[in-house]
Amino acid sequence: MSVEGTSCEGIVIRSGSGHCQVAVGSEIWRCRVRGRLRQGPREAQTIVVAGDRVRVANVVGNASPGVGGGEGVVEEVLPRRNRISRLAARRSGGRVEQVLMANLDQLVVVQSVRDPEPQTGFVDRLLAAALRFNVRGAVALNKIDLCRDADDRERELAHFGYYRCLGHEVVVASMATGEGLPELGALLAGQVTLLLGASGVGKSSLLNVLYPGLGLRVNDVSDGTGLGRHTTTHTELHPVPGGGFIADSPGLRGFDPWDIAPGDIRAYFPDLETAALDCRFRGCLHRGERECGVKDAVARGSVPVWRHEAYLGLLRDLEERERTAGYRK
Ligand SMILES: Nc1nc2c(ncn2[C@@H]2O[C@H](COP(=O)(O)OP(=O)(O)O)[C@@H](O)[C@H]2O)c(=O)[nH]1
Ligand SMILES: [Mg+2]
Ligand SMILES: [Zn+2]
Repeated sequence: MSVEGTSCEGIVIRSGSGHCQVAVGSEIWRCRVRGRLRQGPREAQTIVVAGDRVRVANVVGNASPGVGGGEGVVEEVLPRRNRISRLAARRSGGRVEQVLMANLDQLVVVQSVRDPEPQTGFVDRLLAAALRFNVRGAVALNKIDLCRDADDRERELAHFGYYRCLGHEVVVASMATGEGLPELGALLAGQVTLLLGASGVGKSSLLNVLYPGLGLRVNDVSDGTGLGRHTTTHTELHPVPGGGFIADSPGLRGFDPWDIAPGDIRAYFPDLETAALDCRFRGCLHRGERECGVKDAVARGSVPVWRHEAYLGLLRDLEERERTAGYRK
């Protein structure tokens, strides 16, 4: 595949500053990014990201047997089908887009029943971001073995079951008991998937039991805060046996969606959109306006209170962000 003078197409499986690893066929190439691509307004963490399809040229006479490929140069990043991005605050104060991954088939948001506890609104804003960027969203609830009793379990299943009504696949799993692993395996098979969730929810553990060859590092939740420490530092794609890629990612403490205006979030909460047909005002933001269909739906119980609160939380955050000086798209 490494023919002198030609270039080939590959998939970026890992990207760092100025360098990346590209899967070209069955080889892994270590590549530099052509200087020309690094110029201009785009930030380094946005130019070449995991999942990008790129054209790479081989650097002749530089095969590095350790990686099983060679060295190359990324000459071109092919247009992205979609992406998952968040707002990254820079030390310099400016605000920029951070693309976590490009060209995904699906985003799977991972939560754990506890250790750490689910963060209110986290799944909701990630699914909203997925919808915004045309990515299919699914949910995995891990550590179901840590439910205190049958009632606790019932509550968790009911809560997460709501996402099924919204059309998302929901997998309830436990690395400890093996529950749900076949379903998770089926969800990932043949797909290009990004796993996102807080540190310590069990992303790497789940992947290790599903794909024993991966050997991902697993955190100990041992720092006393109930939050695991970060051990995965980059989004990294791993080939899934039988086709597809799975990306394990560093734990996210929060998620500030990129490029959603406060007034537009409504479009990414489809259940609220339906209820909003009954709002008196077309521009109703469902936070106390008169004759609000969403408020009525919450009172009736057809939209859960927590779902409305997740929406309001995101709305508040995005409005706060708009007020902050220096925010630019
Ligand atoms: N009880 C229980 N513990 C789990 C489960 N899955 C993972 N863990 C533990 O949770 C901790 C964090 O797991 P890790 O895979 O590193 O989480 P990540 O940060 O999301 O990749 C480790 O100590 C795992 O052993 C599970 O299903 N049940
Ligand atoms: Mg991990
Ligand atoms: Zn309303």
